[in-house]
Amino acid sequence: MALLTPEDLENINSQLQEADFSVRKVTGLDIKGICKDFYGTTPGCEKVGIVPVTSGNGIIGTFSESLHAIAGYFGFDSFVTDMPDVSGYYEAVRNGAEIILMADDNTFLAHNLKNGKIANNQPCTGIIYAEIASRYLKADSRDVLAVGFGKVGFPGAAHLVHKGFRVYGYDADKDLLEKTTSRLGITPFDLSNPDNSKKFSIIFEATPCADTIPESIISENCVISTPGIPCAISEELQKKYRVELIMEPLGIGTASMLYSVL
Ligand code: NAI
Ligand code: 2YC
Ligand code: MG
Repeated sequence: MALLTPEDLENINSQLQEADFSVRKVTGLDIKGICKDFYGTTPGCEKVGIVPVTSGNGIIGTFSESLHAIAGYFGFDSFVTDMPDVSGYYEAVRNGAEIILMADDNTFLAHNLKNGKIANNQPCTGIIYAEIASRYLKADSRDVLAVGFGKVGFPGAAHLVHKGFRVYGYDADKDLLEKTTSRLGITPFDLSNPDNSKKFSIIFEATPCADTIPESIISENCVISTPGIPCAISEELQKKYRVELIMEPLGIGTASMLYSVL
């Protein structure tokens, strides 16, 4: 499980503002607009209780504070409990939390105590990054490349299939690539084969590796929508092809979770 580091979360507010600017440029809507339109929900005055969790690798220094900043950015009233774990959960409910946000090393959830809805960060992240990519206003075809079919990537790739895109897919795990392409009915596209030089204007990447997108398949002004950490392409390639990069460590996925449980 690839865990966030405090470095990933530095200046979370400016990372979120930059990502929102890119989303608006690519789709014509901001992150709020995409979530509202996709989930058909609008925040009321739901109070969000953020509960630090000490299990496993323990508390990530700025994780809860980052969630507090993210919830505020999207217009939610939120607070971080003083206590962690079970005591923190009790404190959150006693202080009027309607939505609980908390994460251990395997699951980051949003749970709406009023309507019972619950969301998992991994599918919510894959789906919203795929949704943003699918709304690229200047896409030159319905062809998209999806890279990485794990807990985040598979739901995102499935979403692109569901939206009627012609999905080409790659995963470094050959068995998973074979299983996923037959299960989703998508075309395997082996990025490790230099002869594969088809260019894409929409790329969705969800891997824990850097530089997973080779130069041969990048088209001018393409969109690379990637929750994957670290980044899927170098800054040099991003500049050379004027790539529209949608990449942010936590906020877009958290917004997707919150809007999905309203
Ligand atoms: P996972 O381990 O379940 O899946 C990763 C997949 O990528 C695996 O199938 C693996 O075979 C594949 N892969 C690894 N290296 C590759 C390469 N060089 N080329 C092609 N495929 C490769 O991981 P998960 O949970 O799906 O997370 C993926 C990434 O997304 C991680 O970096 C994680 O930290 C990040 N993440 C980001 C969030 C955000 O809001 N930005 C939220 C949640 C996760
Ligand atoms: O500070 C805390 O409460 C920790 N228990 C939080 C652990 C989060 C672990 N998960 C992750 O780092 C990744 C994130 C990208 C979001 C989902 N998983
Ligand atoms: Mg995100």
